[in-house]
Amino acid sequence: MSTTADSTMAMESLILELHSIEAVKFGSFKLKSGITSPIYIDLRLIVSYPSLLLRISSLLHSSLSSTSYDLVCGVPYTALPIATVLSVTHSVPMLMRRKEVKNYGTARAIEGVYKKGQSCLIVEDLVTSGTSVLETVAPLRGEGLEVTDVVVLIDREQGGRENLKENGIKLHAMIKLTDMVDVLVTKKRLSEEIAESVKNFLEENRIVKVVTPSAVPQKKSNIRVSYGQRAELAKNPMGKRLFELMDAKQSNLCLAADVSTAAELLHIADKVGPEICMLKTHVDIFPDFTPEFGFKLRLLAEKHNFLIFEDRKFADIGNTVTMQYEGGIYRILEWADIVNAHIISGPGIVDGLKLKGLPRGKGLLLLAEMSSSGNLAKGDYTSAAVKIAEEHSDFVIGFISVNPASWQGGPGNPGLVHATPGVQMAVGGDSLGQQYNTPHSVIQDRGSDMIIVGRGIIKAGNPADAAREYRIQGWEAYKVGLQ
Ligand code: S5P
Repeated sequence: MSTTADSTMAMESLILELHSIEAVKFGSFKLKSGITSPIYIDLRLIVSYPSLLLRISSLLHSSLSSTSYDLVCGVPYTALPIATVLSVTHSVPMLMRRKEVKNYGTARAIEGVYKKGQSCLIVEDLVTSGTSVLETVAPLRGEGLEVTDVVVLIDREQGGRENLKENGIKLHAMIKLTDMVDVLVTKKRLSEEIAESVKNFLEENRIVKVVTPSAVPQKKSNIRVSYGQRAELAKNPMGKRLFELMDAKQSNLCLAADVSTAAELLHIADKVGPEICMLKTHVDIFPDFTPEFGFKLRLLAEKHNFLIFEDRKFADIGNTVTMQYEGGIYRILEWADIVNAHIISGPGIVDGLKLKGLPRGKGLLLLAEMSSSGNLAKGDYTSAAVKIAEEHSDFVIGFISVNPASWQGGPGNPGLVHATPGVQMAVGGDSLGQQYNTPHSVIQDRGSDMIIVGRGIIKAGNPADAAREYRIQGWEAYKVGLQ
């Protein structure tokens, strides 16, 4: 029998065994995300079947005959036993990624022995969007390891392959979920009707926005000027401070702290503070805002060394914004280091804000582009923002932008910063038009300097850990450009 026929048979028998032990079930299952799925896969129970575990590990290993690697690392927790067996039976040293990083002792995110530049294969049981894989890749890359390949037992085909590719990782999948469904139909374990509903479900719930080559802007140049050097080029003192702080804290992460109350914001700011260079607020969403809020946030900003950016998106004529900036109940000028403005009303808005902000050492970001689908900030509008920024570079510190690498002339003046919202570990979007790109894509491909992350952090089980992952990913992407 040919090797292909051998491997097809091995795969079919594995699929049937996974079905027999109920690692794959069909019915109606409520997923963590709230949606109801007609299929449920639970590979945790393979630890109870030692010979199956051994078979899976050796099949994964043999499916990678043309890929070389020095180390393996399983994505916690389900893939850990698979990675362990693979490591032991094929004598490849293993690393372990801690899910919870201790803040005492060695505080290591990666356990095991390794050298910078070694290659590490990721082992995973099941890939959906690829987010868990990326969460393991980030700290490994953060330690200087090369991570380019992941081997997975089952690919749910819901965007993982595309999202991983976007992050420079090749997915080697042993079983594609649709193939598994086909085998189960052929072997009379599943009706055609259920198979159809599973396939429809997978298609309708793809967590991916496939990025076509034309949508990924190419960098104008591979060489990036360091944040440290750019601090020297910034004309506004707050812009200079921002670059210095990014350099010192090794962070290009801004937290969009869109929580429901001021109390929650102060709590999360204290937890996430060590990881961020900037904290972005929408102060008008807090029912419990008091005049002390700004003072308390400033104390935290000093404790953890981050800047405060009130995302007020001023849009009125110059005279009106001076009052909105300084007055009202929020008194933004008192406590925010940075604010932002649309340029829809023309350069007068910058003059107005500058009148109040410049004497107090503040900085302004201009919205040159937006992340939401169908927005109108493009082309001539973006160019007008660049022109206004250049003319007011004593006060304007940079832009809210999405694709500065695709601008005519690229991201432009290195003394100005680019901050990009719409960032999550996987590309996609929300139901109200937000569009997400990955940290790698934002910093590397799109030529931005800073990732602005909201729900990717605040909705995570542990926001401080999530912030750490985003910081590492953002920083790694920046360092690649420096080399
Ligand atoms: O174009 C924009 C500009 C901004 S400042 N798109 C955005 O999403 N933002 C802000 O970034 C938005 O107001 C929110 O606070 C944050 C994105 O949050 P996330 O939860 O979608 O990451």
